[in-house]
Amino acid sequence: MRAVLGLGANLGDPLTALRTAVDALGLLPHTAVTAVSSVYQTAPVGYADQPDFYNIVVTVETALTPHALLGGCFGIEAALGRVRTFRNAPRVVDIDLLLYEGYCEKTEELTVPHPRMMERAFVLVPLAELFPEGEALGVPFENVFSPDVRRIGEL
Ligand code: PH2
Ligand code: MG
Ligand code: MG
Repeated sequence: MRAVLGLGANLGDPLTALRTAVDALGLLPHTAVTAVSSVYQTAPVGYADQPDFYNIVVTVETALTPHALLGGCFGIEAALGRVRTFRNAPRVVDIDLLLYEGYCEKTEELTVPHPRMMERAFVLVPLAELFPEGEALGVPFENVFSPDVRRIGEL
């Protein structure tokens, strides 16, 4: 199955954290990373008093279930030293499951498609790079421009 993940980092060495996280995703069982967007430097959303983020979107091909994939993402976040403090706080790395082929869920543990992805330019801009037709895994999304989301190069 195909899935789309959004990654963000803004503490320590964010580009190294993103690279390590992408490599680790490819090491999850029965999972391959199939595309990686450019890196975008983005203004923090939700809690302003923190450094800019570096955001990317990646696609994976996986035989893991959505919950198993989410568990793998949490494991990678923890291995990279993420400490959860408050909502929208700065973080070493955050890996969000945005979309999973043919799958919808809205529970305490997991909401797919990701509940806030459609209002976040730091997700939609890199997503549009991987899906220029404006539809990802059957889910249409808006092609947005934001001066707060600046492409800085390849990972
Ligand atoms: N993630 C958040 C909250 N705010 N802002 C930016 N620019 N990038 C993020 O990845 C981000 C955020 C919650 O996960
Ligand atoms: Mg997030
Ligand atoms: Mg998250």
